[in-house]
Amino acid sequence: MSAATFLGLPDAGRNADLTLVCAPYDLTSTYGKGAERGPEALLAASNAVETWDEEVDVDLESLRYSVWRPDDAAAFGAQSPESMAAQLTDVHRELLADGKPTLGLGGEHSISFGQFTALHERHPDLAVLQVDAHLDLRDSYDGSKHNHACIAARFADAGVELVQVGMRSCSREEAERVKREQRTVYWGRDVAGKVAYHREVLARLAERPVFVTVDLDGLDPSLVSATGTPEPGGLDWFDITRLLRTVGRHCKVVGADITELAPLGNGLSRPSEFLAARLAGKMVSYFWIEGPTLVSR
Ligand SMILES: [Mn+2]
Repeated sequence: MSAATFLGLPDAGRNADLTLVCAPYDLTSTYGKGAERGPEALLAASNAVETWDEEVDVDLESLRYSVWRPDDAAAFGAQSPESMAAQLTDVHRELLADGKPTLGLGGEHSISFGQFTALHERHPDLAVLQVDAHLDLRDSYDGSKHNHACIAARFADAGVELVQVGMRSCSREEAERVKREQRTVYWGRDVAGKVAYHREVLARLAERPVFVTVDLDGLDPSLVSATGTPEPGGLDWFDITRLLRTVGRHCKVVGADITELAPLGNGLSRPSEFLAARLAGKMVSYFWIEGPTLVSR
């Protein structure tokens, strides 16, 4: 069986407007496992997604897509998070060289560091919008600075503007860090069902190029149960899509990713997988078809 393409569309190879970068990696997660199967499950589900976006009134077929996969998925998944991130930085750096965006597919959340590093090299004024249940602001976890529970600490270390949305779980140290550093955190309980805070998010992101990183556990587990750490009280579909559409309309999104899809197999997590695929399509519509940074053909 040949490997799945995005939306079932032909792989455009070097002519692609957008490359989806698969990161089948799940080494540092500690609770639910299986995120290394996330990228392929998302792509397989995308084959059942309509290319017509009924909300934005655009066709996803108006762009050309390519999928990057590691040559050896098992070896990719077995390496240290540092080496995995370095490999992904090289991949994204090369793909970004001609100014085209990349969409990372995880994989646990530590996969974001490679793409982030490549984007930050290109855009020193980069801002990050993170949708997640977890602050991920621990300096290290389980003895590693590159554990998936530390990804936002790595963004913060880099000194970029970081806006976090949907949070509802953290350690005492992380809570103290938020207060001490007056970090921009929109807790899940404050934003669920709301849109008024979007204006503040846009003000924070301002005119900067934006990396949007989505941990699917930012959504409610009733929508995405197939994720390593499903926290109750998450965003719903319209919470996240309204936020991301607003960001796409007003900001230059230079890269994005979807992480922490951990498929259960045997079709048991089809709704989670389909949601992830649908979200990938929405992000493409919002950021790169409707958004101000139309991908030039
Ligand atoms: Mn998370």
